[in-house]
Amino acid sequence: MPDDQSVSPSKVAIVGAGSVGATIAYACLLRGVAKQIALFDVNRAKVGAEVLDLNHGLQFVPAATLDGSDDVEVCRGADVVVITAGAKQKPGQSRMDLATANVAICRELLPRLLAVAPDALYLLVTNPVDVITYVTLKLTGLPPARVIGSGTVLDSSRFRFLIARQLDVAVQNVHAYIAGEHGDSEVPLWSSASVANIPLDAWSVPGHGHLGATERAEIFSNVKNAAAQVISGKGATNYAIGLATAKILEALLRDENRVLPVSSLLSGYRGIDDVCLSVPCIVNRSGVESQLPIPMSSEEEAGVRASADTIRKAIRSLGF
Ligand code: 6V0
Repeated sequence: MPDDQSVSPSKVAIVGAGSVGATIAYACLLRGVAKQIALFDVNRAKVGAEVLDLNHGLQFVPAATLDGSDDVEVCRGADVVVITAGAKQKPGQSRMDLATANVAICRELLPRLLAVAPDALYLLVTNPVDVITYVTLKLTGLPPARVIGSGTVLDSSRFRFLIARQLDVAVQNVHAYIAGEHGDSEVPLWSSASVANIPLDAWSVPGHGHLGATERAEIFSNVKNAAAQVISGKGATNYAIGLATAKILEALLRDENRVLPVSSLLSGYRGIDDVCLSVPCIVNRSGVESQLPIPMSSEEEAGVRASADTIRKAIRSLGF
């Protein structure tokens, strides 16, 4: 845990105090991500209760203050606005099924948020996150670097966890990315995945597992179905997205130049234009600073293009 001196003096405003928003606030407090955290939700009783509960733990975390309200004013002056408000998947629903309802929420929310936090970075978590990131960009007119989706940071973390477990190595030593949509068309970048610079294609360490075609297919299927699996058991996913979002916030507020597979607007990236999706990016105080030309096999590249087409189709069907 960072000492109190290393807590960033910044303010983070979290919109939506549901399972995801409240857990992001909790992860931010534990990790000392910001000095001021604000929660905003239309549900006054819910936001009040979450804030009370979190405030009762302030003694045990790096110095910070936490406020909450059903008045958007609580977000005033935020350095980063995190949007988690909106409908979530019910069992059997895809993320894309949420698009119409959540775009309507964005239309209503964004002008009010911009009025109180005009200089903020906007970090989108609400699903379908790539569509919501693009729509936010269009509705706000903000520079693309300042509009960031949590993208496949969570999916890549699930991917790394499963590879680490298969190979019996620490998850921190696995380098592997999921690219494309945070959703059904996402693409595992096996060709660049490695442990200790050993490409997974060449992995052969006695007693440390095997990653043949069957194991890969099973791992990727588990990544894609992870959210559904968690939702069927407890109704929402919250802890891993809470930690993943806190990590993105740290990269932004501490100007870390951290490489993260966030969702951002692609313009001429491998011939892909005018769509938001995830590729590994350098993330710092200015937002998404660069999109990295990670090596891809021709199959992976085709997969990312197809994913871009899927997202673009969804965006167009919403009238953007
Ligand atoms: P939830 O627990 O239902 O919370 C949503 C909250 O939003 C509720 O408290 C609502 O009152 C609030 N809300 C709705 N409309 C507004 C509004 N106009 N202004 C302010 N608050 C509002 O859902 P949960 O927290 O589980 O999920 C939130 C969103 O995150 C959903 O769209 C999920 O699909 C999405 N997730 C995205 C992930 C990612 O990796 N990007 C991961 C997990 C969930």
